[in-house]
Parts: sequence; C-alpha cells; structure tokens
Amino acid sequence: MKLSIVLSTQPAQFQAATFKGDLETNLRRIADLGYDGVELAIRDPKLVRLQELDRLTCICGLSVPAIGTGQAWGEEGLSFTEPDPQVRHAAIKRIKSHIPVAAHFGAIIIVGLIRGIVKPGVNPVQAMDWLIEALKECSDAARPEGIRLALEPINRYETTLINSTAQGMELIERVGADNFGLLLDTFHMNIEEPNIEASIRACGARTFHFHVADSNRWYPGAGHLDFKSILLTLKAAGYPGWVSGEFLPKPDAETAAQKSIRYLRQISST
Ligand code: LER
Ligand code: MN
Repeated sequence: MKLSIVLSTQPAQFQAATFKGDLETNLRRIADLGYDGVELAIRDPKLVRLQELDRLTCICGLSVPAIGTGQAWGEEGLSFTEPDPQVRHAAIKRIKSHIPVAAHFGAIIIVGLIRGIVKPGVNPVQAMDWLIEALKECSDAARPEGIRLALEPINRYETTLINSTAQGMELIERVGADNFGLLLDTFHMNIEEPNIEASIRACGARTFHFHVADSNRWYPGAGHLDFKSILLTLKAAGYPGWVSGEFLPKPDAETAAQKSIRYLRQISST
C-alpha cells in the first residue's frame, strides 16, 4: 500500500489539509515519518515554483500522486457552476493550468469543491449541465498529457452537487471520458454511503484516488471506521493507487501523521 498525506503549498482555510507552513520542513517531516508520497493542495500553480518543488520532493524521495485544487473555490470563489460565465471560464482555465504540474509529477488532478454548489436561484439541471461541460473540456485537455481527473463525492454539508458515489458514477457516465474517475474519501463516505465497502466495490476501477480520515475527521484509528475492512475491500477491488491521509492536524500534524501511518501499516500487515 502506497501512503501519502496532504500538504498545502500555501496558507489555506481548509482545516483537513494536514500539513501547512514551511514547505521544506514539512516535506522532510513527511518523508521521515515513512510516507511514500505527498498530495499537494495547490490553489494556483502560478503560486508555486515547480523547480523548487521538484528539487525538494526528489531530495526527500517523495512521489506526488495527486494535486488538490479546491482552494480556488475556498479562497477565490472559482467554480464550474457559478452563474457568472466569466467565473466558470476562470475555473476551467485554473484546472487546465494544473495539467503541466500534474504531467511533471505523473499526478492525478482532483476536482473537489471547485465544482461549486447550486446557488439559490440556479436551476439544478442547468448547474449539472455546466458541470458536465466543464469536466468534458478539462478531461479532453488532460488526455493528451496522459493525465487523469478525479471528482470527489463530498458530503451534503459542504456542497449540493455530487454527494454520493452513486451520483459520482452517474456523472462519469454522462461525462463519458476514459480519464475521468472518482476520488473516494472515507470521511464523506461515512456520512453519505449506506455501506462503505459496497460503494467501493460498485466504483471498481473508476476509483482513481483515495482519501482516509476517520469518522471524526481525525487520523485513522481515532474514530469508529473499520479501516481493516475498508482497506481489504479496496485491495480486493484491485485498486492500484494511493491511500492519502487527509485529516485534521489534531492534536498536531506530526502526531496525527505518525499515528495514521503506524495504524494503517499495522492493520494492513495483519
Ligand atoms: C477535499 O479533499 C475534501 O475532502 C473536502 O472536504 C474539501 O472541502
Ligand atoms: Mn477529501
């Protein structure tokens, strides 16, 4: 099992980006804890120096399996489903601007909250059409570079668009792109899925990336999710990808990251 953990390359309001702050210090900490990779939360690729990022991840021996993009929504309000066409266009442009970074690292581009929410006064059918158009355009732009996009079903308290894996699978059908799949997150699944294991099986090979946090969004082992069963199901479904920690830095980032990796390694070896 390849384990990574989320690190934000810039200050962010999103609380479950486990590591924030000085890039080099955090990358070294993550590598020292035994992680194989780091998932980068990048608000805007213009804000990162790719060469420096490459140098540091190489020195630390860390892969970059995925790039999170949700801060463009959280910090700037960009989304695929905003009524203002200029904002929708800017959101599409922003996702496309992640393609060279993703291509450099061989990373998946995550479509989280940049999909937006259905704003009051917007017809949900219209919002879904905007979403599908945007995803088609971004998937088409990413394909020649061999890049995949993964949309994350996110719980109802954060968005009104695509909360469950069933809705995610329906969206995949409608987008119709082979490089478009899902990112499953155990925290959201615990809220939305009738049965986490059954949903993992139903998504099959369309699961492109996987986030772990416990029921309380603390590190795995701090809540009541059955990670042994979840990881076994993922393995049995033939999932070849990464298991990426995205949880609250509680009691602090280093302790949480350490407890998570120890627990996940221990339960997957028994
Ligand atoms: C991002 O991966 C996520 O899980 C969401 O909760 C972002 O708000
Ligand atoms: Mn997540």
